[in-house]
Amino acid sequence: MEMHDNSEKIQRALLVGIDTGEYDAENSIDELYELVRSAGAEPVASVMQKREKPDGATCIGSGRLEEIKDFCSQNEIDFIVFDTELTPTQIRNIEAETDIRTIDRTMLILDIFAIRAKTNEGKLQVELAQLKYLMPRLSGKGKEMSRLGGGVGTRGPGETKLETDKRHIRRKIEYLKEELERMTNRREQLRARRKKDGVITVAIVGYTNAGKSTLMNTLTQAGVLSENKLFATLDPTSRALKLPNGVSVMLIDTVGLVRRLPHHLVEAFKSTLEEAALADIILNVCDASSKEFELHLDVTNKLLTELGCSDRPIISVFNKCDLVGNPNDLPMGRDTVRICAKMGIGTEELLNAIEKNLPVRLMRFNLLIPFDKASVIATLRNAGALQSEEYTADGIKIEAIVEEPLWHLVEPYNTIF
Ligand SMILES: Nc1nc2c(ncn2[C@@H]2O[C@H](COP(=O)(O)OP(=O)(O)OP(=O)(O)O)[C@@H](O)[C@H]2O)c(=O)[nH]1
Ligand SMILES: [Mg+2]
Repeated sequence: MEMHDNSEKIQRALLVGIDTGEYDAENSIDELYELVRSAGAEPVASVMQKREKPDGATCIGSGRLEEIKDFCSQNEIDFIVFDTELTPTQIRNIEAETDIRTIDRTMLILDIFAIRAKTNEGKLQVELAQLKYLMPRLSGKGKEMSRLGGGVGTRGPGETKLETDKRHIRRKIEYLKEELERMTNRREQLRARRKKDGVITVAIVGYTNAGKSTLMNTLTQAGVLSENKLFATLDPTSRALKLPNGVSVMLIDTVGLVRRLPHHLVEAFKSTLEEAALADIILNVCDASSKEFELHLDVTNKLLTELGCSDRPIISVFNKCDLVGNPNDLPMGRDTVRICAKMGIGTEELLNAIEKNLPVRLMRFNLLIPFDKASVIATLRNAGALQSEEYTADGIKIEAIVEEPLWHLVEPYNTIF
């Protein structure tokens, strides 16, 4: 089976959820609709069954499975996607019963990650996560193997087809791990250098589709991909941003979070999330027009705490305020700002909030230093604060970004040119 046979026709999906009361199954399946669309397929319908727990053999009850089989053949369904994780045995049983290719929520999310991964590191991470997840789900029997040959849930990064030969997979997994380790080392070196150079980092985190990349674009005109599909961003993208006070920070866009993010994925995207975890300031962006924005903020905050970010300043950013009936009703706290990233409204307040939370208080000064006080310039130069100097008849004109402890030194020469 070739990838191309599948990619030309839009695949039709039937969604299946089971409601055990463990999580909000209705909201979760709504999200699954979005995920299927993000994968470029068409969600045709969904089936929900209330059960105490999933059936060991087929997840859903056998009566329901019979109905699903009929529905699939009458509605030209290409694949079934379960809104939960399926065991290898369950997948095999369901496929045997329905004769329709079946994937689970995790495979679907991995598939979207695969299509969206842009950098080499991102691609390797996705492929590794995919192979690790798929490995036990390959029975080694011819039929299942060929089923895996294409379609949503089994596409590798880029245009590649995922490896389905178990022996090759093992070797590939080893290779991917080594490559990733090398990349992680390089990233760490980069991070260490930034730290040494005193680069201040600001990470944009939040639920998927909150408008993180849009905000990044608005703030930096970076041209980062932004789309109304889940998971538009899979790789950390960094851009320099100059704050109104003259301080430059490194703005980092991150991968969007999702409820019930499978654990394998948190693992796979650790390096991206680590980048956020190590930032000096964190912007927790949410879509304030979503009914669930408070839940989204909570999911993100919880993850940030898990990653050890509790000591870092976190600014809550209510985005898409243009779609909110009454933005004044939003629960505003001390470090909360309301914006509309798309139209660039409220960015001034946001930049102010970032300035207020800078790790070291910095201030831009325009100075006129008399020739006999040149030692002040030497001090500023040693502190790395000097931006420009110009000799004039009246003295030396200096532009400097100065840390708070040195303010008293320069204040006598402060001037406005
Ligand atoms: N109405 C409105 N739409 C917005 C605003 N900001 C972003 N959007 C839209 O929301 C959608 C998602 O925006 P993105 O910037 O891609 O979201 P993201 O958080 O980067 O998403 P992921 O990368 O998937 O995590 C796009 O269609 C944007 O145009 C806003 O302030 N108002
Ligand atoms: Mg994005």
